[in-house]
Order: sequence, then structure tokens, then C-alpha cells
Amino acid sequence: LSTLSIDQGVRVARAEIAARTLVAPGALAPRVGAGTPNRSIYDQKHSTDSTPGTLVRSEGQAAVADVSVNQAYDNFGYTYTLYWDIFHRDSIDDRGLAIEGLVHFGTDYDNAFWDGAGHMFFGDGDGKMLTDTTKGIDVVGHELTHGVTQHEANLTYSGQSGALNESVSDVFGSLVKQYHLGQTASQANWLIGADIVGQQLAPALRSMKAPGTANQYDNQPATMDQYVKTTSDNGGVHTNSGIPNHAFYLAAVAIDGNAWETAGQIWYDTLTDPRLRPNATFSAFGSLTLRAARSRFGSTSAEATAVQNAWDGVKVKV
Ligand code: ASN
Ligand code: ZN
Repeated sequence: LSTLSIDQGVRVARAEIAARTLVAPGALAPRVGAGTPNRSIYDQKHSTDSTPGTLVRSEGQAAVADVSVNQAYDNFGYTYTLYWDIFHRDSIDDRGLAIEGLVHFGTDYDNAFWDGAGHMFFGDGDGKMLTDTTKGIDVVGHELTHGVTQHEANLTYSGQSGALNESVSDVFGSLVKQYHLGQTASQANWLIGADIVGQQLAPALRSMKAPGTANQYDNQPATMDQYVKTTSDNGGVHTNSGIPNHAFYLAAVAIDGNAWETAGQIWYDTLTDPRLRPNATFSAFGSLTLRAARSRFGSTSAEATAVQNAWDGVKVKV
């Protein structure tokens, strides 16, 4: 220090500040409290109100008598943990946003959803189509990921960008489950919603491994030539998501090992890439995954090759 003139010292300090501004915000020192979720679970008591009902469990509080409350709380925790441990993301907005779950929404309500305004709603199911939706770790991960997507690429919820929005939720929902269970890509079953289906929809809502085979009503395509043109479901967002879902599966199993470290990292890099536009097509998304694979793992890496082959496999040009 004594060998530096004041001027040199100032220049060093300036260089440090300049260097720091080049670093991505996520790479800066974590905020105080980062690494811990801030969960609140509300009981809607079967109402269909869109505002939170009775607060029944908040962060750090012990389990309560209501199983749905604890399942939502725990599955939010596992979802937060994947995002924090693997992608260094602090909650839905990467700024520690409170995670709010509203359980017992409606009566026999056969769905769970993100409302776009910070709340995740969970129905109890009618017992035939669906059972308690809080039980599905991948389902809870799916809904929370809708919030992540809203804060990142904000993929428009219709047509191809809507199917990408849906697919990203399935991808990270599945990864939350795989990370929690410690399963490699080849050990995972790649089903979505297996823990919340009743006998009518058994064995699952969707299959990333074999789209179109998850249950008796499943009509998901696995390849672009089978893309379903429809005006229902915002242009088939829950149907055509089978195509990018299957691309992710193909990439993950070709690479094998822990999917969250390879294909998952590539998809996360893509979701958070400012080049991913809200109206992205499958092709635009696929091209960005290839770009992400090359920049993170190398242009001739096994990961980049697997990603290229995956999109070829679902007949999407990248
Ligand atoms: N469970 C559905 C979903 O998260 C609800 C919806 O159709 N938006 O995709
Ligand atoms: Zn969804």
C-alpha cells in the first residue's frame, strides 16, 4: 500500500468500481436473508376469493394439523432450494419475494395456478380427476416457476410462447423433484403430476419422456409436425408444451447425470437471457438454448451436441 501514490490508489479504486459494474447483479454479494425463503400459507376455506384468506403458517413456524398447508409449505421450500442452491436465485424475483400459497381454493377444485400477482392457488381436487394439488412437488415447482418466468422472459401465454411458458414450468417442476429425490436423468420418470392424479387421470398429467401417453386424455405431441392448432387453452399451451418438454428430456438423458447441472443450467441461462423475447417461438428458444450450451460448456461440448440433437429430435429448427 505504501508504494502506491494516492493517485494510483484512486485509479485502483476506480478500476474496482468499474469492474464491479460489469458483474451481473446475481453475482454480487447476496442480500441479507438470501438463502432462506419467506413462505406464507393461507387457508381459503373453499372460497374462490382471489385475495389471501386466513394466514395459517408463516416462515419458520412449526407444522400445523392441516396436511395441505404443510405440503404447500414444504414443496415451496424444495422449490426455493433448487433455485437457490443451483442457480443462485433468491426466490421468484431473485430479490427474496415472499412466497404465498393459498390452499383449499374452491370446492373440489381440479387445478392449481399462479395468478400473475404473487399468489399460488391450490385446489383440493374432486378425488376423481385430481386429488390435493399441494401434494405434488413438481406441481408446486410448476406454479412457482410461472412466477419466475413472469419476472424473466415473461413469455406471452398463448401459442408457441405460451407453450414455452408451460414447458419451462414443467422443466423446473420436474427438476425440483429430481433434485429433492437425488435422481439422475436416467433414474427420473419424467412424469408431471403423478402425485396428484385421481383414477381418471392416472398415472400422470403429462409425460416429458413420452408426451401423449400420460393418461387416457393426453393428446400432447412430441414433435413439431404434430403441433396442435386450436383456439382453446390459449392455443393449446398445455398441449404443445409436449414438444419443448420432450426436447429438454432428450437433451437431459443424452447428457445424463444430474439434469439440473447440465440441461437445467442451459434452460435456466436461456430463461434469464435478455435475448429471449416474450413472443419467442420454439425455434427462437431452441437457438438460445444452443447458444447457452455453447457458451457455458463449449461449442464442441457433449452438452452442446446433445442440445442440437434434442431439437432435431423434436423437429424444431435451431
Ligand atoms: N395448472 C395450470 C397451470 O399452471 C393452470 C392454468 O391453466 N394456467 O398451467
Ligand atoms: Zn402452468
